[in-house]
Amino acid sequence: MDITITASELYGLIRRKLLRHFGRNPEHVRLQELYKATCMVVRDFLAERVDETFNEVNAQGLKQVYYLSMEFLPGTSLRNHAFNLGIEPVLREAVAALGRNLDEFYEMEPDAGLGNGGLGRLASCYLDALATERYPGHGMSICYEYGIFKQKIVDGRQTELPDDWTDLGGVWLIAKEDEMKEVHFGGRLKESWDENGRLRMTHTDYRTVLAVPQEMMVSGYRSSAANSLILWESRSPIEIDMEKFAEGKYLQAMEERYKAEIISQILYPADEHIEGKTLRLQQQYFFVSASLQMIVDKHLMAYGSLDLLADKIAIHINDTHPTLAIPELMRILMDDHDYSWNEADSIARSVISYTNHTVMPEALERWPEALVAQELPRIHSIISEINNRQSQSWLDHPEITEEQRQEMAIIHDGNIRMANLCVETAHTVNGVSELHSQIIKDNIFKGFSSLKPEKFINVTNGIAYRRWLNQANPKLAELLDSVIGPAYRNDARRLAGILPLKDDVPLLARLAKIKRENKVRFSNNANRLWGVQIDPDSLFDVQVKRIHEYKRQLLNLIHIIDLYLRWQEDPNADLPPRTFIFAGKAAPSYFLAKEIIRLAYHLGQQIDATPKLKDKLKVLFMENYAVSMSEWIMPAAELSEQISLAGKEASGTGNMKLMLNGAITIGTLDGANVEIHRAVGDDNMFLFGMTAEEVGQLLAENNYNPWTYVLQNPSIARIIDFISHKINGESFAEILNYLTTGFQGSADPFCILADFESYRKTQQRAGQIYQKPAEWNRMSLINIGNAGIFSADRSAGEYASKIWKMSRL
Ligand code: 26Q
Repeated sequence: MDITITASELYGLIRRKLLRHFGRNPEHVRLQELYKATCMVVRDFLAERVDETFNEVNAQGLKQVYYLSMEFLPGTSLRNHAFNLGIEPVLREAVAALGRNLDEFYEMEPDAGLGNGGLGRLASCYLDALATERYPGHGMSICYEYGIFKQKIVDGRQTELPDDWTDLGGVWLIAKEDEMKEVHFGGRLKESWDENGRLRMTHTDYRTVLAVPQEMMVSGYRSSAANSLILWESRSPIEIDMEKFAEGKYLQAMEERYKAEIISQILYPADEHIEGKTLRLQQQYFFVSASLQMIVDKHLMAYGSLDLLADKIAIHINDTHPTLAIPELMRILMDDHDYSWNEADSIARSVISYTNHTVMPEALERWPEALVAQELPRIHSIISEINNRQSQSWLDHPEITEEQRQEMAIIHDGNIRMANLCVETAHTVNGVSELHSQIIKDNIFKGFSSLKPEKFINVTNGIAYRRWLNQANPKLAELLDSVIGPAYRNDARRLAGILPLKDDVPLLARLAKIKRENKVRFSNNANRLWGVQIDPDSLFDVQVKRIHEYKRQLLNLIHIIDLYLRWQEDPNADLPPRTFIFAGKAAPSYFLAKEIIRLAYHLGQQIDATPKLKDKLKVLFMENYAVSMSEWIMPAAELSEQISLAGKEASGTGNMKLMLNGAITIGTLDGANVEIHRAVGDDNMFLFGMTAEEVGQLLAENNYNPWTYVLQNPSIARIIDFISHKINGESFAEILNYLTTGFQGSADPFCILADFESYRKTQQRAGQIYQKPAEWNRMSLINIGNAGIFSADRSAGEYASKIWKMSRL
């Protein structure tokens, strides 16, 4: 449902907002105020839809889902809302009448970067899809004052700067002060028996932190429904301790306040790696407790009791980070609403579901029991009771082995294993791609899945495809609109409508022209930002994602070294000119990831300084990758690097965005690449490397010895030799060591050299096909036409029907 409004009416609304809110008229106004007033007018439309949706949900008594996630990555909002509400053309006109260009506003908006990468962006894609498909569902997270750090590359080194996004980005937030909650930390537990002979727990001497909800509204594509994302901000109940101040203890006078405020101050910038810091635990409990209180309060207001809770709400846990929602829900039911253990347990088991996003052991969360007992004594007592009852329940199952019992235990070796708590309690557990869902059943949750196989399902990830197609690549969208009609905008599977035209020569030429225009736009942006020159006729080979060993940016880099050496040997080699584009952040404490960035940078510099190669080969490391940057990279990409060691990438979602924009995947059979491969077939994807099964065998037999490959393969030997010398005057001893003997004593766990030859040959084939544009463009079209299954609308629909059992508005 579009908003029906004319440009002049919109113009009037913006003028009025400027005057009433900022006390200004458009003739004397700062650009930022004009921008904010425009956003606030768009926000007003959404507020009405959110309110209508809320009333309708209550009137119909519909079930709602609450999607709990430590991370959301909405990126920018103005263009998205304008597009979803169908007001972009009139808004453009209204802004022009105010003497400005809407694109200027788009560029001004900072990303809301409240997440690290895939997991956070997925959460935002699902909110978009839920609103589009008219499901009532809300996100809940933390209102980080500083989002993911801004990355600057200084002489090849990543440096981190704080991301202060709330000044301009804050226009999308509405504080709901009256819905503030209290969250309690520390203190002591007292047991007592009440008059009914029931054991009661009283929590005393705790520290209170206040939680204020900031609401960010979520629109859906031409949808009458709008949902919300609740972001909790922490505040202190005490402003200054006047007594301490009077004693001259000025810092201590502020201490309590800072301890509370710091909770929502900053996003932890590590992904796929646990940092067991107390503050992180406080963040988790803070947002989970405030969220659960809000969920329960809202339900009570609508229904008068909690007896229907399990019919009317679903709570989803996005990875283990919000696991404390389980004991917190039980605490609220038992301690605040007099439910018995069995009742609370059964409600929790029917409302909670959990998605796993990783299989890597170092990313499986565990918290020291002693820390939880100290910070969250009541939560600790509930978790230990769940753990006790879990071991009791095994008495009925003699078939499970002692080893499996150990593996499934929630509390083990003084640690609380969050994933086991989730799997024990959740009614449904899902992985994020077919392969990943299989791996979690067969490996990390094997014991659980043999006991309750029906608990485990798969929901393959999906993306908010209109953002990366219609909004980010308007030319391609226009072409699709004209060739297959606009129905694909609500039903991504209809993208398949272009497949019968895969041999239509004029259409392929139009597709190629659009790609070239997007490459030119990319080159201009890169030139404006960093002063670099890129040849828009070179092959754009793109690897954009967090920097991580398992994602194997190093495999890509050593292949570039191989190309560099080959080309130097034979400058006339028949290879297409290539631009290798890297972007992504490294966790600030992740040494090796930062070394990979440094290598990419200096390799690029050295190539630039090689006269006979600089027109053929270019390596660009783009700083500060973010959602908004991905929106101009994806449309320009031609080759999509998805080269993780098979079995390690849970799904990947960048792979889907690139495919949708016509890039062809070079990848291993890992994560959702498996499903991309099934969709497009062998001929339309560059598959290489070991399968997950082969990797499993190699590692199980402890058979990966990098030196075998160095000795067998002269190309590898040459690359290793190259890295052992200085590159652009810098040495890379740790990387050399990592590839050959391994890092800190153990061989490279991601077996880069084992997949090298297969990767090299496949890259060569990709280069050859690129030189036959007719073939390449046909493959590109086939990828676009088959990208429909990776729509988040489909994924969200599967969650709604298979997991949350809810219906649409
Ligand atoms: C945990 C504890 C302490 C500090 C940080 C963390 C932490 C933070 C973020 C652990 C993991 C993450 C993020 C994980 C992530 O983004 N996983 C990706 O999820 C995507 C969506 O399902 C998948 O497509 C990717 O394959 C997966 O890597």
